[in-house]
Amino acid sequence: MGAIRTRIEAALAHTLPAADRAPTRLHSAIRYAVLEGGKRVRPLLAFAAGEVVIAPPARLDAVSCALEFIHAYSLVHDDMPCMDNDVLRRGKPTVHVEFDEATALLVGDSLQTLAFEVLSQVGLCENAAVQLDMLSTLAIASGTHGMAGGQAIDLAATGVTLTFPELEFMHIHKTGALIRAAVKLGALSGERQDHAVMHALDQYAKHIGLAFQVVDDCLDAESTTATLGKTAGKDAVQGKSTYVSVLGLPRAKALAEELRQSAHEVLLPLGTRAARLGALADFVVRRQF
Ligand code: GRG
Repeated sequence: MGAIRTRIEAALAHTLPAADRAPTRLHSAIRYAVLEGGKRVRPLLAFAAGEVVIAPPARLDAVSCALEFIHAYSLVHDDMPCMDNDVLRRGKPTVHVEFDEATALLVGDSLQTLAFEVLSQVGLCENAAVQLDMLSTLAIASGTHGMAGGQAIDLAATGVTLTFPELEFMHIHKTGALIRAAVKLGALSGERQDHAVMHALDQYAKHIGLAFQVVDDCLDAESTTATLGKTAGKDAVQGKSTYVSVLGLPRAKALAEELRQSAHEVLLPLGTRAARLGALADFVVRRQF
């Protein structure tokens, strides 16, 4: 996936405002938030789903930028003192530490609107109805019915012991919704949408969306700050319910593996064109950072 990653990095760097364009401090901070590291899992998922439906790469570039801008904004805001209050992200000082709080807030605001600007550009899709579907998919996944709603549940749950269904409900929104949107946007980037294919891809996305969070919780519990590039062991310190606190580490790992296998199973009818999605399911579950 190296070539696709290189392509994604180039699209991100090209689409973001130049650092020497006014307001320069905000634009430098925006570029710092997006371009300094990151696995690019959501763009890679969009490209891999796009491969199943033979989507044009230029359309996937725009979709990737939109997804990564929303993701980067969520990390910048999540790290702020009013939320998770963290100083380290992707091995570097968080945006409010490197710049300041007001700038971090504006970085998130700007990235969020830039995501929709990129996705609403004239001519991105031949079919305007499909483009509207893309826009509403990203809006719903990012907002109160998705990531932001999940974050609200997470903040309210600090110090509270959640049951397994409550934990799952939170993560389906907080982490899962944007991952599911990434796969759907890739699938919508094809010229035609086949219902059975869309359904299989959505099932796949649900499995890896949850797997992503289960693995994130396991890594937080057993990895180091140096490996993760963000503060390790934070969930326990903050009294957060996680898959590890609710299930224990061995069962959490077994659940991640079950979800990986389920993701592979739903891809079977899609044949070799879904190979990259399979590889991404493996990466999501077996990653070390
Ligand atoms: C502030 C509206 C708002 C939402 C924040 C996503 C999120 C909601 C908070 C991030 C906190 C967190 C650690 C969530 C767990 C899963 C997750 C999204 C991890 C970070 O994503 P990666 O691993 O990050 O894809 P990189 O740095 O690789 O891009």
